[in-house]
Amino acid sequence: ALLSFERKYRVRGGTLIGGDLFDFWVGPFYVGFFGITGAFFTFLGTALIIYGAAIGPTWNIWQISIAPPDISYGLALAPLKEGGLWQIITICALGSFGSWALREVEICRKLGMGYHVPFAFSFAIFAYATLVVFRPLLLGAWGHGFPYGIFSHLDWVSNVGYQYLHFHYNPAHMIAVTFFFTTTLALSLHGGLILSAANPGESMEGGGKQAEVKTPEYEDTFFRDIIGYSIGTLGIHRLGLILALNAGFWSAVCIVISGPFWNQGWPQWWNWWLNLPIWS
Ligand code: BCL
Ligand code: UQ1
Repeated sequence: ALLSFERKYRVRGGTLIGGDLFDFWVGPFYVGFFGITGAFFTFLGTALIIYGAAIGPTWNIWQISIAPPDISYGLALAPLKEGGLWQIITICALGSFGSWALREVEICRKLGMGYHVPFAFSFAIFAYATLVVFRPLLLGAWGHGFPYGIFSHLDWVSNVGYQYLHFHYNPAHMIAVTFFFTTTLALSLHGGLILSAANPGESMEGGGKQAEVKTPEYEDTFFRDIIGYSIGTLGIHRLGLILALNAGFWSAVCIVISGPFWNQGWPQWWNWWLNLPIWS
C-alpha cells in the first residue's frame, strides 16, 4: 500500500532517458530506465558469479573466487574460463553501479533535490573502477585487477601491499586511512550529539520526569564549552561528506600510483625527505 505521504512525492518526469516509458514504481521502488538496466546487469553479473562458482573447485563461500585473466593476456579478451568471466562480471558491476547512480539522479530530479547522494556514490564507483579498470589499463594487463572472492581479494590486497614492501609508507594511503578514521570520529560525535539532545534523560527537577528534547543551541553550546568552537548543524554534514569523499578519493589515488607511478618499495619513496640538503 502507498504510505500517506508517498502520493505527494510520486511525481511524473525528471527522467534522463526513456521519457514516460519507464517512469513508474514497483511497490516502493522507483524503476526508470536505469532500474531496468540496473536489474539486467545485476542479475547477469550475479548469474555469472554463480556459474563461475559452479565450474570452480569449491562451494565453500569463503573460498569461491573468480580471478582476472593471467597477466600474459595483456589487455585482450580472455576465454570465459580463463578470466573472461571476470571481464564480463566487471562490465556488469560497472553497469550496475552506474545504473544505480543514474537512478539516484532521476529520483533527485523528481524530488527537486540536489545531486549530493549520487555525487557521493560516484566516488565509491571511481575507487572500484580505479582498481579494476584504470590501474590495469595503466599497467597493461587486466590481470592486475583483484579477484572476486572473499578470502581471495584479501590475499590480493596483502600481496599487492607487500609487493611495495610496506604499504603504510604510501603517502596517499596514509591520507586515505586518516580520512577514514576521521570520518568515523565525526560520525560518532554527530550521532552521539544528536541522540544526547533527542534523548536527554530525566529532567533536572528529578522525580522521574523526562526532560524535553533539547534545541540545536544546546548542541552548539556543548561544543563551544568543550573546544571553544561549533561547526554548526549544517556544517557537520558538510564536514562529514567532505571527509568521506576524501577517504574514497585518496584510496583510489594510493592504489593507482602503486605501479604506474612508483614501482619501488614505498619506504624508499621517503628518500626525497632523507636526502633534503638540510641534513643529508
Ligand atoms: Mg590498506 C586499500 C585502509 C593496511 C595494502 N587500504 C585500502 C583502502 C583503505 C585502506 C584506505 C581501502 C578502502 C577503499 O578503497 O575504499 N589499509 C587500510 C588500513 C590499514 C591498512 C586502515 C591498517 O593497517 C589499519 N593496506 C594495509 C597493509 C597493506 C595494505 C599495510 C597490506 C599488507 N591497502 C592495501 C592495498 C590496497 C589498500 C593494496 C588497495 O587497493 C585499497 C585501495 O585503496 O583501493 C582503492 C574505496 C571503496 C570501494 C572500492 C568500494 C566500492 C563499492 C562499490 C562502488 C559498490 C559495491 C556495491 C555492493 C557490491 C552491493 C552490495 C549489496 C548489498 C546487498 C547491500
Ligand atoms: C558541531 O559543532 C555541531 O554543530 C552543532 C554538530 O551538529 C549537530 C555536530 O554534530 C558536531 C559533531 C559538532 C562538532 C564538530 C566540530 C568539527 C567542532
